[in-house]
Amino acid sequence: MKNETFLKACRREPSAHTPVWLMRQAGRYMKEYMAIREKYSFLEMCRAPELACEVTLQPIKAFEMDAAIIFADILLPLPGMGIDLEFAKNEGPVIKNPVRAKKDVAAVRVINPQEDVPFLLDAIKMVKKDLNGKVPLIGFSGSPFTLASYIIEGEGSKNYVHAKSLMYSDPEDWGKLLDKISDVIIAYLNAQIDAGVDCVQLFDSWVGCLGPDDYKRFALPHTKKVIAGVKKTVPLINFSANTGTYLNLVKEAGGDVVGVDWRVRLDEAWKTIGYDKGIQGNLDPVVLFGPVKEIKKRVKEIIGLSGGRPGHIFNLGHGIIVGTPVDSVRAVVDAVHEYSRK
Ligand code: 1CP
Repeated sequence: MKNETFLKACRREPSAHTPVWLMRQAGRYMKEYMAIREKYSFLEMCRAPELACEVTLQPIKAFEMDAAIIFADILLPLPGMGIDLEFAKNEGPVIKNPVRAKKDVAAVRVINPQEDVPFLLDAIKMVKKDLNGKVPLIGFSGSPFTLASYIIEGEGSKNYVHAKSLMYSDPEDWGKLLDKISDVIIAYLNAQIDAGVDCVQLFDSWVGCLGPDDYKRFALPHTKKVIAGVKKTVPLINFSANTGTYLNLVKEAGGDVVGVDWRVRLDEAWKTIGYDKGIQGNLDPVVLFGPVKEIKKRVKEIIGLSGGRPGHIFNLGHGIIVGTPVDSVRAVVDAVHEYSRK
């Protein structure tokens, strides 16, 4: 690997500078992405390895990112589970047969990645070849709670009424469903590792809708099972949003690095997580809509809060937002390198 900064940080080893990559770094804020997206739907792009490969590499070519992330989605395993997935035009995912009743839980299948997502494994192999060791490649999956929230709600949600109703009214079925989802995630991530990714990240984007006691009872055991079941040959990043008040529980799930959002101070978060783990984060993505001077100031502050300790991976606190100026992305990446260079 020519640029080892990211993998070194995953192992909490010192490196030449703080590594940086940005969640959702490939996407609609880039004109190169939109040029392809005009011709194909999002799922068509995911299912064509050449297109997924090209889009994965776009932010690597445009910026000095220290890692690539495979162009895919946390919802790609759903069709193989027997769940009907579509992306409505310019909107989020829509599922026609959400899991609501006992019989739905029983019907959910555990995927076979070679049969159900072969295009993803092919895209990973293609990207690894094209990268030729330039930077590492990250694979990813949703976490059990976040995937369950889509599978039960049938779309993005504000209050998670259906998901929480199942949790509170039928904890046994909730457990059965999350157990199956966890087996899917383990298979999905291990197949990505076998295909060649250098690291994997779990996205628990919506688990922060749970209070600490519900997190501990209904989400943590499943995330813990997933992390225990994923091959230990590559590092694992456990990212969650809106969990700043119970990072003491989040760290119990395991993983080499914990990803945090901007609602916590990085120094306090790291202290809670423990210095025996790395930390990833945590610039507010909306700062990128502000002036470059302010962006640079915020980057410098976060680097300062890491205290020069090895094991910090710079990222946003959540994904890049559509409409983010490309120059702001460049400003973040270059500022991280400038302020952290040894
Ligand atoms: O072009 C388009 O219209 C599609 C937009 C898009 C893109 C670019 C979607 C639909 N997914 C993706 C790619 C994607 N998704 C990546 C690519 C790699 C990268 O560059 O980072 C990743 C890591 C994801 C992960 C993902 N998908 C998450 C977790 C991260 C997060 O932002 O919280 C979630 C929640 C999804 C679901 C999803 N996929 C797409 C949309 C619009 C959504 C969210 C819908 C909602 O609001 O509920």
